[in-house]
Amino acid sequence: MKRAIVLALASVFAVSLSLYYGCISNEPGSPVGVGVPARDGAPAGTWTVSDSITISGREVCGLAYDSGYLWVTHMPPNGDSEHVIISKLDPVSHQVVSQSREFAWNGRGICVGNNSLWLADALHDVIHELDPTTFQERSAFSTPGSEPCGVTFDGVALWLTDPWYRSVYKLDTLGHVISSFAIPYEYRWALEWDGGGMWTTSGATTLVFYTPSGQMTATEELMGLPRGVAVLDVAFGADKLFASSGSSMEYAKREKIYILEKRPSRPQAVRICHVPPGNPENAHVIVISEKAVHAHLAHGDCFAPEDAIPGAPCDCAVRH
Ligand SMILES: [Ca+2]
Repeated sequence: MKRAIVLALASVFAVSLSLYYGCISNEPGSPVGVGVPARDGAPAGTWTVSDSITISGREVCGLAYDSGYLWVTHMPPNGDSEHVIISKLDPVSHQVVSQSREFAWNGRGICVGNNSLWLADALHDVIHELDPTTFQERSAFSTPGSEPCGVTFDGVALWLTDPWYRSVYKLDTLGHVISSFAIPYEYRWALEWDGGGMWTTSGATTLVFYTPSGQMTATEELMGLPRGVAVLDVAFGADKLFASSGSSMEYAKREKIYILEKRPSRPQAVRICHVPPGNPENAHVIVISEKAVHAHLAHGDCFAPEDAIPGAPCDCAVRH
C-alpha cells in the first residue's frame, strides 16, 4: 500500500471532538502536521472513499478486520459511552453476522488475536478478552495508561495507544508491558498493525506509520471523507481501508464506516524542451512522464510551458 507524503491539517476538529464525541472523552490539543518520507518500496496511491456502511442509531468507534469480517464497537449517540455493542459485519453485503449483548463499557479499539477479541475499555481502563463466537469474557487486565484507545495485534503481542498518557504500549496477552514509545497528544486514537509496524491517526484524516521503536516513517491522507469527519479507528482488509468517524457534528456521519480503496497515482505528463545532443537548433517540445524528467534535465533539456505544443520548436536559452 502506498504512503503518500502529506502535510496536515485542520484544527477545528479538536474542539468539536470533546463536545460531540462520546467515544473520546478527553480533548486533544492542536494537531501537528508531519511530513515524513514514504516507506521504502511502498507503491504510490491515494486512499479514497468508495462506499460506506451505516450502523443506524449508533456511533461507530473501534474497527478490526479478520478473515473476511469486520469487527465493530459502537455506542449510543450523543456522548453515551457506557453501552458498547460489538458487531461482526460482512463488509461486502454490509450484513451483521453476529452481535454481542450490550456491555457497560466505553468500548473503543478492538482487535482479533490468539482466537480472541480484545477490546479497549476507556471507562474501566482495562482490555477485555472475549470469545469471538459467544462474546463471553475470558479475561481482563488493567491498561498501563488511563485512556486506552486503539488496540491491535502483531501476531504475538498486543499494541495499545493511549493518547492521554502519550504512549503506545506493547503488551503481552496477560497485560504485561513489553515496551513502549512516546506519541504526541494529537489524534492518536486509531491503531492498526501493518507488517513491520503500525498506523495510527495523526490528524483528522491523516494516518502516520510508526515502527515498533516509535519512529514515524510515513504519512497518508485519506481522501473523500465528508467535511468535518475525524477518523477514529481504521482497519485494513481485502485491499481496503475501513475508517470510523466520531467527531462530526452531523450525527449521520458518526453512524458510518467509510470504505476507502487505494487508487494508484498516475505519473504526471510533463512538457519538456528536448535539446537533441549535437543538434541544439532542432530543439522541440516533447511530453514525457514525470519519472523521466530528471534524466532529461541532466542532459540539457529544460521545462517547457504547460501549454506548449508537442513538436513545436523551443529554446532552453529562453526562460519560461
Ligand atoms: Ca483498528
